Parts: sequence; C-alpha cells; structure tokens
Amino acid sequence: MKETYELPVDHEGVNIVKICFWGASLSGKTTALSIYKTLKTLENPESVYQWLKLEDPSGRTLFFDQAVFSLGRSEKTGLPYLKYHVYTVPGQIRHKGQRKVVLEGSHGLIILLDSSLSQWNFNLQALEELNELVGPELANGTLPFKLVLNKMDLPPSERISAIDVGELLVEAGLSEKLRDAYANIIETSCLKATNDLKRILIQIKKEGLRDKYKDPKTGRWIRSVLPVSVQRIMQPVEELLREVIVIVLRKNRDR
Ligand SMILES: Nc1nc2c(ncn2[C@@H]2O[C@H](COP(=O)(O)OP(=O)(O)OP(=O)(O)O)[C@@H](O)[C@H]2O)c(=O)[nH]1
Ligand SMILES: [Mg+2]
Repeated sequence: MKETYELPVDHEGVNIVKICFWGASLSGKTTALSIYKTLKTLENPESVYQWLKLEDPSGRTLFFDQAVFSLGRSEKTGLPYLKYHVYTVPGQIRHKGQRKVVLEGSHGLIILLDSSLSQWNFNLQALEELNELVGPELANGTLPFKLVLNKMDLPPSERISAIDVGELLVEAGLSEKLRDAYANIIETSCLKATNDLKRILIQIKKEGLRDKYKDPKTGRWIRSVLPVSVQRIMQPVEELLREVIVIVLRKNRDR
C-alpha cells in the first residue's frame, strides 16, 4: 500500500491502523483480544509484534491492553504493508480519563456489549459515554464500528438478545432499521471459544490431530477448520480492518 495521508506511520515508515475495543468493565474485551492474539500467534507468529496488558490485581484493565499485528509483507522491502494496533479501554467507571486517552486517534471501534441482564445498565453507560466522545462520527459513518454481543453462552433467561440490542441502536440513532441493526451484531462467547481452543490443543497433544488444523507446507494453522466460536472472535477485528483500509484507499483516490 502506498503511503496514505490519513494513517500515521511507525519508525520504519509502515502505516498504522488503530482499532479500539470499547465496552463496560467485565464485558470481555481483554479476553477477546487475548484469544485473537493467541490465534494470530498460532497462525503466523511473525505477524504478532507486541502484547501488553496493564491490569490491577483483580485482572481488570488499569490503563489499556495493546497488541500489535502486521498484515502481509513486501518482498521488495521486507517490511509489512501495514501494522494494526489493537487496544482495549479499561471499562471500570473510575477510569473515564484513561478511556478518553486510549480512544484518541482510533480508526475503528469494536463495541463489546455484555449480554448479561445484570450488566445492561453498564452497557448503556458505556454507550452514552462513547456517544459523548464520538457520537456524530459513529452516527454518520466517519468512524466505522462493529457491534459484538458477548457471553452468548449464558442461558437465555439471564441475557439480552441481539434483537434487544438492535432496538437500542435504532433508538440511539445509530441505525435506521431494526433489521439492519440486527444484521450487524456479531454474537460471540469468549468462554466457548476459549474452551473449544483448549479442547483442540489437548486433542493435538493426546491424539496427534495436528494435520487437521495445520497446513503441512507452512506449519501454520488453518482458520477455516476452527470451530465457529473461535472464528467469531476473529471476525470483528478483521472485518473492521478491511473497512478502515477501504475508507483510506477511497479517500486517497478521491483526493
Ligand atoms: N460466561 C462468560 N464469561 C466471559 C466471557 N468473556 C469473558 N468472560 C469473563 O468475564 C470476566 C471479565 O473479562 P475481561 O476480559 O477481563 O473483561 P474486560 O472487558 O476486559 O474488563 P475491564 O478490563 O474491567 O474493562 C472474566 O472473568 C472472563 O473470564 C464469555 O463469553 N462468557
Ligand atoms: Mg480488560
């Protein structure tokens, strides 16, 4: 990719995209990013640059988590075409100041909602705060975002549904039609994804099922044979990254 005017560059001159997970405390942001990073490492360790977690003794994020990944590599320069930095904000109410700093300069957001009924008000608070900070940019599409409803492993009586969230989006003016809003929500369970991934790793160790998951030539993991629960965790980051790249390329073309 040629150098673009919207994206910052790092010390090697590689374009950087910043993606940020936003959501209430305990919604699963750190867990989702950890799973994403684990899978990227299995698929291609060279594409994972950095993994930083700043947490308090109870495991809640204190300032941010940051993971840095690369996309492709130019044969000519040996450098990646792009690096994408993925951050999580600290969700606890008292970290409002830190959230603002971490959010700054994001090219795209993953809004993670906790499906637990008991957390509904915290989801609303997180959305209200985001609306205060970047509301118009979300509503007019300048700042692309993906909406993820996590903890779908909870029994239906203890969680909200994607329809409930769709209604909320329409009410907040983030979507015109309920059908569109509903279609844009990605349902995940980090718990199920973690368990499925563990099961595979144990099977490989015990029964040597390595061939099923690995490309014999490259030794890298094959995404398409992984359980849906695991693929779903990768989906928002990668769809968002594609959207950001398309937006940047279009802006450069129309310049
Ligand atoms: N049942 C269930 N629990 C989950 C799921 N995802 C995460 N959790 C649990 O929820 C708790 C909080 O997860 P974190 O990833 O630390 O949450 P966070 O959003 O980073 O929280 P802050 O750092 O405080 O903003 C942990 O105990 C996770 O194991 C899920 O899909 N289902
Ligand atoms: Mg966290």
